[in-house]
Amino acid sequence: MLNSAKPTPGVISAEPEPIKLDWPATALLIIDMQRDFMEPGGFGETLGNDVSQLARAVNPIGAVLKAARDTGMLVIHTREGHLPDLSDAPPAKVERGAPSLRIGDPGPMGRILIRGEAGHDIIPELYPLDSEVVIDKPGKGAFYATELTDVLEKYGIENLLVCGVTTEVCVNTTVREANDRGYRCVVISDGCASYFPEFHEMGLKMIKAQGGIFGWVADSAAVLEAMKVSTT
Ligand code: TIU
Repeated sequence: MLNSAKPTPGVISAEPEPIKLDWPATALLIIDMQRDFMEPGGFGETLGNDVSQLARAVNPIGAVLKAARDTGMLVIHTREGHLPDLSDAPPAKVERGAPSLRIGDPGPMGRILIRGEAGHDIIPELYPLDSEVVIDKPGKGAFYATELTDVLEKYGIENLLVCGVTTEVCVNTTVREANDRGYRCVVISDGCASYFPEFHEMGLKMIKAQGGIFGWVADSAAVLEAMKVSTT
């Protein structure tokens, strides 16, 4: 746990300070745990990244996902990707840099970052249940050009447990979007990962600095501990 003090039942030992959440108003938001980012041959690797850096987030997310399912918490998965005709992919995104394959090009897991392709799907270990919400997003943030706001309002959600990949890109963008919309975000530190470990560390620091300028940060053990006693 991040804090050495014994946790108060139902309170997440988070930084910069402990936080108690109203559990029925809390959802688990899992960002982009897709093969395109996690496995060789996908979008992440085309950008020149070592995708093995992200594997460490899978088990902590799996543990919180199991607890969320056991307690009936709303679970939302997101996927970054584009329509097959690329009509939702800005040229500024498609054309930038010198990737080994561009968005839409055929790769070993199908067309890179295209909805419906094998690479776009969520990894088997964290695969959504039919009852869970899956949000397809064209951008880094989960609110931009998606129905996420409607889903959160429909379920009366005020707080988000946020995890996924990558820490400084889609997780941070989404947390910033959520914070501006009034949601309390608790980011699960070991449930996030980056291709750049130093960006992971700084990405978490940016969230919890200045009294929690974007939100709170807690590890999965602290979240699980609080969920155990707080969901009744
Ligand atoms: N490249 C990178 O670090 N991330 C992304 O492009 N998308 C997400 O973070 N999901």
